[in-house]
Amino acid sequence: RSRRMSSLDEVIRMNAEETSYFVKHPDLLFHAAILSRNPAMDLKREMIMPNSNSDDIPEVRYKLYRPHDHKFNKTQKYQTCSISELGPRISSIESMAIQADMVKCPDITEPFIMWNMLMRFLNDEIYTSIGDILICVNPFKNIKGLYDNERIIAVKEQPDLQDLSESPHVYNMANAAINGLTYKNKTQSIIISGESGAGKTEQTKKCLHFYSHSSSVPLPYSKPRSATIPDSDSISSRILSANPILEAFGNAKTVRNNNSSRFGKWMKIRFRRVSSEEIVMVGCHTDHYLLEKARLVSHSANERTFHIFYQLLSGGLETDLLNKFQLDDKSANYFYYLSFGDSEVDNIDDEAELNTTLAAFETLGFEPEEIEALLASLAGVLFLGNVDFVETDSDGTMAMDSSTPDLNSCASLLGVNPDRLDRAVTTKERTVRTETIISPLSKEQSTSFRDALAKAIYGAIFDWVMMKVNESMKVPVKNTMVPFIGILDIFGFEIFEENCFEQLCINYCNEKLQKHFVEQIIKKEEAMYKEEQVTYTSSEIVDNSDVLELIEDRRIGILPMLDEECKVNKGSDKGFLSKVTKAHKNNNRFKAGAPFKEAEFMIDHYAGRVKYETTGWMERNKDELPAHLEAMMAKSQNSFLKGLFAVKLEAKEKLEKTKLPGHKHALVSESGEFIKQLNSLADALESSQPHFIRCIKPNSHKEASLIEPELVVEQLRYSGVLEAVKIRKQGYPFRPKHNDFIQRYWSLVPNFEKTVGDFNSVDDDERCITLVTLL
Ligand code: AD9
Ligand code: MG
Repeated sequence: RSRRMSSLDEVIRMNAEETSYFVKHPDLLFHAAILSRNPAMDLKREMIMPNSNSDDIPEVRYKLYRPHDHKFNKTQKYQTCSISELGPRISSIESMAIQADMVKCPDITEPFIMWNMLMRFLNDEIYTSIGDILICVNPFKNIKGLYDNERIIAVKEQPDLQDLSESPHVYNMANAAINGLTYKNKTQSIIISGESGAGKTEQTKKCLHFYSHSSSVPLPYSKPRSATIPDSDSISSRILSANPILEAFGNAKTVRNNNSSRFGKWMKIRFRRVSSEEIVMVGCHTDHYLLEKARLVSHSANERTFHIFYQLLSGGLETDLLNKFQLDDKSANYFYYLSFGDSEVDNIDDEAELNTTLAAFETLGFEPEEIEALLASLAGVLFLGNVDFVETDSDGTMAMDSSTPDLNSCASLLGVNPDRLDRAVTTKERTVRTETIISPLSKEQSTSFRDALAKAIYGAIFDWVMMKVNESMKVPVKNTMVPFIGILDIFGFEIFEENCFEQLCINYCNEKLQKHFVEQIIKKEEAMYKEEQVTYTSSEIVDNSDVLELIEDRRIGILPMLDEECKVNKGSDKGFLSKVTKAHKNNNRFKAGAPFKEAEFMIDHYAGRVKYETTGWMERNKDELPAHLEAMMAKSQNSFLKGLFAVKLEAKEKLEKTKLPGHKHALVSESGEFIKQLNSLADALESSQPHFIRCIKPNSHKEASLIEPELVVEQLRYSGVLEAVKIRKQGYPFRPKHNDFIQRYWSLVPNFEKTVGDFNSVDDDERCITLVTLL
């Protein structure tokens, strides 16, 4: 992993020799000591030898196991670290109690924070808080009772359980958001972040589970609900059913996560006010960001494309449908688009998932004909991937290979004439005035047209599914509507062996969120301390504004420069990289040229260094389907697909009519759209009351009960968690506004008004002091 070298890495790399390593770096020694002292754990030390022809020194790595969980035969090469070697600092640890809220830790040094969190984790307490920030370490296993409905009831009914810092849990956080909405009438946001596989989507699901189930839990002492309240059970089941559909179409197995979200989502849950103390859930709208369509036409070994394709081929579909879709005797290996990597994944039962997806379609009110047309179109996409091209003439003219029956299957499922499809994919059509000029394409170009068509069809299907899901939970805007609770679940920070355009967009999005976290938690906090004259030591968190500028600056940002290159007549990926390199040659967050390969550059992100490979970026950014292919699909005999493409074409033609003569319309690019979307998301987050969940990935093997301390400490550092603990500890964690405090608690004091006098005559500070003394 080419992460930025943390000091911990440095220690590990520099000092393969145990003794010098311990003497020089007491903090690391402390980590090791703490970890290995716990009888429930086993610290393993691994020495990784460099290649025989390399100058690198050996690397030492530590891994933490619970002995009863792990298979010893797997780790025989590790040697247990001896406790006697572990230095004098150890004794102090015994007097320290483990804290649910890290702000209460007596020692806020990095090793102690880490120890505190890990001790909880190994006790199956995966949540820890820092004041009102929730930390969650992915357990990679189901923990009994952790998400029971009884807990939801308990959180709703027992005020003692609602304090996040006393009993950190995602349900408490979800409840805090609902309280914020109920009592302050302010939009709330739950912002979930963490690297790929850290558990963001699981936490999102738990929030939705809470809202769905808590809608049916009456408030303590509340009156019976009136009969006019909308059918919240049906909204609840719809919200829960939306998720399997979105995951089937938008998630896939990657090397980092078997159920990785390949799109970002911002779910706005709508409520209706029933009384001053109660709101009920009435609907939900999801905005989605940047589906990684490129995964459809190629992906790495050990990965898969979107789950829905494997569900389709899992054998769970009725035989007559399989016959109709011409899939009866086909498995995933038959299809080129599914042949790059794995077809099966541990812990994912595609057949069972298919049944869940189909049941969810039903719950959300998809019509049976729509479902059939949708699945037929997906099968058409798979067959499209199988058509190859053959040279038909000595001049290099191409045609789709009609020797396989796949061309006909594809054409019939997509509802187009096979000859028309053949011509559309192997030739380029341009209309000049009234004349259509047709020119032949090479094999490579034809393949790229075929893939562009497949991606466009899948993208249109995904948008349609999203639209249907939203429609099924739509709420008419009424006066009684209160602001919403937004839950943000994006694709986590990613570093792969090879990183492309999509990874840059994903990592850019994570940079944006990191900036929001730093501003809300650290910068605002520091500003408040200054204003309130609380003495504090300023934070050491790295400001990532420079990385954001490097990526999004209108003039010289990497993504806007890519857009510019796409507009230039002879623009190329090479030209783009050379212009970016020139513009940022003195930027220490950017590097290109040796030792990187010709088409590569590197960005020093907040979460590590990532090397990007720029081949094909222009094409990916333009994401354009040639007009004649679009027109062909808009006339498809498959009325479902025809509808999807006709709408797009209509919108385009409308736009074309508004164009001034001689003017080109601005390029609508993937990155341009994404920057716009992210900026508007940032505005929405800015004006909401934030609730942060920071997910931590305990190991890179997706294994239960395995901790790789260096991986964890690295995430705590770069995510700003450690700085957040430090800064929060310096101030006062509970801090409502005086007036809010009075509004919330005055009713607890009998005759409050009489005691304090006229509401308007005494200022808030004084009334607050009186209230606190009387409470
Ligand atoms: V990505 O950025 O979309 O690639 P996420 O969303 O952060 O990533 P996800 O929620 O999908 O990660 O979690 C990865 C896997 O970890 C899940 O599929 C579960 O198998 C496992 N997981 C995560 N959280 C929990 C949990 N609270 N309990 C049990 C969990 N298992
Ligand atoms: Mg996810």
